[in-house]
Amino acid sequence: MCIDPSLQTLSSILPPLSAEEDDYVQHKIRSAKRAARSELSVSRGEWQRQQYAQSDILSLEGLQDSVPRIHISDLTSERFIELFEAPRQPVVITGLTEAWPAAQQWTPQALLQQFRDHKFKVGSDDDGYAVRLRFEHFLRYCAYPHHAGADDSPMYIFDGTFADRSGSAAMKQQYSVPGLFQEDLFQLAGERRRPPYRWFVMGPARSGTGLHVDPLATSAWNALLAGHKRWALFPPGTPREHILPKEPGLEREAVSWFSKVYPRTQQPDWPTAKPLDLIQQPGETVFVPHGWWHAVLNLDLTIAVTHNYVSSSNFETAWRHTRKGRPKMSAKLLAALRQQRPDLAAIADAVDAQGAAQLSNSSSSSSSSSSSSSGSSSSSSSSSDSEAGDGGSSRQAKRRKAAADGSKDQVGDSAAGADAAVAQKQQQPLQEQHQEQQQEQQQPLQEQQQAQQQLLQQLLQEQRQEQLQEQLQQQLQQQP
Ligand SMILES: O=C(O)CCC(=O)C(=O)O
Repeated sequence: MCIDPSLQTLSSILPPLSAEEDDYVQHKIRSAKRAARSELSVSRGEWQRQQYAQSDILSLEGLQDSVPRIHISDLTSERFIELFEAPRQPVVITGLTEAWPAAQQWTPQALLQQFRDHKFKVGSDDDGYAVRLRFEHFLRYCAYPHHAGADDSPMYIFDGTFADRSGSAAMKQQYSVPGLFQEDLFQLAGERRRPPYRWFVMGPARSGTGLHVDPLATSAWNALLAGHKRWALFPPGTPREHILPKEPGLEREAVSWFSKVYPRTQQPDWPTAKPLDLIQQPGETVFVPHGWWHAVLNLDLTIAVTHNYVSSSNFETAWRHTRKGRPKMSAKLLAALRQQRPDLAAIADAVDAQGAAQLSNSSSSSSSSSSSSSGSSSSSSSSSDSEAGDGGSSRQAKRRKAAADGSKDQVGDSAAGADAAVAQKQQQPLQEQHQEQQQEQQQPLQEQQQAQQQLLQQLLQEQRQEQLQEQLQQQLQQQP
């Protein structure tokens, strides 16, 4: 069995338990596991059926980190938009979290002191309700060799309400939204109405997030305070059937995706884009542009915060998704945009007018219209992408409750799957995703990225030269 060294540290910060206390904690952990993965029997050892803990799934041998890094001091907002956000180029930004209180306070020990009895979300049950576990019990789960130490795909805190619940609200004072991501247009819809957008994320080795695209065409940033995460990213338009094949036994968990699908991407006959590989280090913030597929595997005990957002750069695409999947929210958003961002309201109006024209064209055309209208992005919000609250059924009530719990699948696009975290952000209506992918395949994305990369190198080189010149000048001035 691979022992994650961070788990040994954990054991030393957790006070020993009496046999009775230990029984109680184990009972709570087993109940959470049963609720979060009802398809796996805890007593029959099905959480460990695949034996991933004994495999080399955490090995990084031969892996080439291929995502550029840039220090925040080398970036302005304008440059970030020009180099990364507008061209949809993933990047790792360093130095963003240094001044956050979280840089000190988000260690297992400090979190234990602050939030010992607070219950964080570790999954969803079969009805979509949050499964919660006390923080101390979660840490004990991580430290038990027969639980997280052995589970194929351990439970993962993925909590979208941490900032709103009294027991954990203090966490939102411990970090701040970096200036680069300040333009957060869904904010205009109001805190109550906007979809869940921020998550506290903590999990042991082999936990993670299966391959998905973030919902509603949002972009994301993910700041890692502790531990290491392995990422694989595929550009927008990568055909789903290659990277997310529907095969029996291939669940949507990160660990099974990295174990079974990732190796195929390295074969000479791999038919589509190769993934960008990335090993995120503590203190690094990953920017995931909208439409990029990504899977994330925790290599040890990780602690992170992630936000999804819409800015001017992805507003048009996000609006196409939102007006369909979230009609009430988008009405509120549009009203606020008219007041505060008439430029974006005009874009929304143009998109809506285009959609209306397409609809009337397809309805007035002949019987072949069903296939063309099926491509209309306004036609088919799946239930997962739609807004809860328009009806009175108990299913809808449950969905409302789940939405209030901040699941990312309630944001829209979850491809579900057993892994609680995978289900969090994903699920885009299939039709819509295919359509978007087809459109995007037509763009020479690789070329754009190459050009971006060159531009970035050039800019960094210029910066280095300027710095060198300054240093030289200083040295010259210091010379007698
Ligand atoms: O597990 C993680 O940290 C990745 C989260 C993620 O992919 C997401 O929030 O979309």
